[in-house]
Amino acid sequence: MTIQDNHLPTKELQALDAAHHMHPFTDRKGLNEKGVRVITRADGVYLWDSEGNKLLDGMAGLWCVNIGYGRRELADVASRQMMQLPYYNTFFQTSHPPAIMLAQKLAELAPGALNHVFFSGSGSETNDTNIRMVRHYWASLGKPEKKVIIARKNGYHGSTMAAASLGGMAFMHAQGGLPIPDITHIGQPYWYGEGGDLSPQEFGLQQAKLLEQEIDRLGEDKVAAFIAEPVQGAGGVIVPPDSYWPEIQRICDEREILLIADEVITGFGRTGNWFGSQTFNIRPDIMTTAKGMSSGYMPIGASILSDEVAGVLSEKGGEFAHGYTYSGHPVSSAVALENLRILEEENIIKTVGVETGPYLKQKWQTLADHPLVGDARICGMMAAIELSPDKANRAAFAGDAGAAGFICREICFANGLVMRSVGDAMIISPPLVINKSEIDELMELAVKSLDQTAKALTQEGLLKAA
Ligand code: PXG
Repeated sequence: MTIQDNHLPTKELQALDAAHHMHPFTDRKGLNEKGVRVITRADGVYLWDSEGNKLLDGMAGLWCVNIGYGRRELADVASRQMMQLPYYNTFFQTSHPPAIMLAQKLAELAPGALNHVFFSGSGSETNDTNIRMVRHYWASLGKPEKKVIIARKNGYHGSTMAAASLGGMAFMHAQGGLPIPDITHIGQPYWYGEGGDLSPQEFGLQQAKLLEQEIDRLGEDKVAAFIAEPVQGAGGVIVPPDSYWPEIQRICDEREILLIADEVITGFGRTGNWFGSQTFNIRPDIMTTAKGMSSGYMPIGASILSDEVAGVLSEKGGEFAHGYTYSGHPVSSAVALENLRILEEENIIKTVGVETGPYLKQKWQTLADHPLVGDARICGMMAAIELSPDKANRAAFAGDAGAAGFICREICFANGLVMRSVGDAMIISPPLVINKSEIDELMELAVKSLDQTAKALTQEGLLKAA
């Protein structure tokens, strides 16, 4: 019997899950009444659930399985590394080959002067590290008062106390007493939802200038850094207008603050280049990375620092009193290295950039012609559509925000497609290895699901503008 078949019947698994398993970002009561969906195996771009249903995974897990499921090379590397050295730490003046080789490889792949790597176990931990690190950086330069970090509303940077504080999700701040002190939030470059009568380019420029205004409001001598995702992921695949990043970069160049690009989603090929910073011509001082570094096969994250930042910390910072048991975990590091080798040697990112990305883009943009779709946007292998009851006016639905998106998501699942909803936007972020015929299949399932969603919304009287 193979592992995938060796499980209890679905009903029993659901009952045990309801009894003992508390899920992230889940209303437990609602879930337990309905019964959880149990995923049991995966291969390529497909998942199978415990009932044998096959699903096309339009989300690459949680934006992370960049090389697709089922790559034996990664399993073999993990197995060999576990026998050789399953664990050792990187504290107390020790190191090990996997962490050393991965740090070197990341320094080679990361653009510009980003040559120094601090490991963690996740994106959230990496952003916690970043907060402490940038504050320690300025303190080391004799400016301990430079500690405010400017972030953005509707940004997502993780779930720990500090990372969720950087994030600009009001519903997260509402639980647990967030944000922590000395973090502020400016508006986002979300033209479809907030651009009003401005053109996308005008709006992008206006939203970028908010950074300059916020620095002036706080005083430049109080600001440590600005953090942003090159393309917002969890916030709804918000691709900024072309005018946005050049203006942000200008402000960061002119002002004495550090720029942190949170590349947890956009890193490792998602936008068609190794990093989103390359796609948008951003020159960060620090990059946050995780997810695609190991294609999600093992947990790992890293801050990648510029020569300048690492130089100050090394020369003037003394001991940085920070680190995780699993910083540079040998098995995670070895698996990440193998994942990067595959991404590189199989030209997976180049293929996204010049072939499958443009192919998906051309198809995805046709969704804007669908009567239910107010906007279709895409960057590499991350894309969104906005559902709207009145697309000409970019109108929101009259009923509860997110109700239409939720209905569409359930219909997609029933049709064998994992497409997420963020409010009433539908988003995809498929494995980077998705090929053209799988893209065709994804598009067919998406259109079919949209047609059924339009029908369901009409029947339930929800197709009304706010
Ligand atoms: N930064 C960004 C940009 C992310 O997208 C994190 C940091 C935190 O990473 P960890 O590894 O701590 O989860 C993320 C994570 C969603 C969703 O619903 C997105 C993420 C995580 C969970 C759910 O889209 N992104």
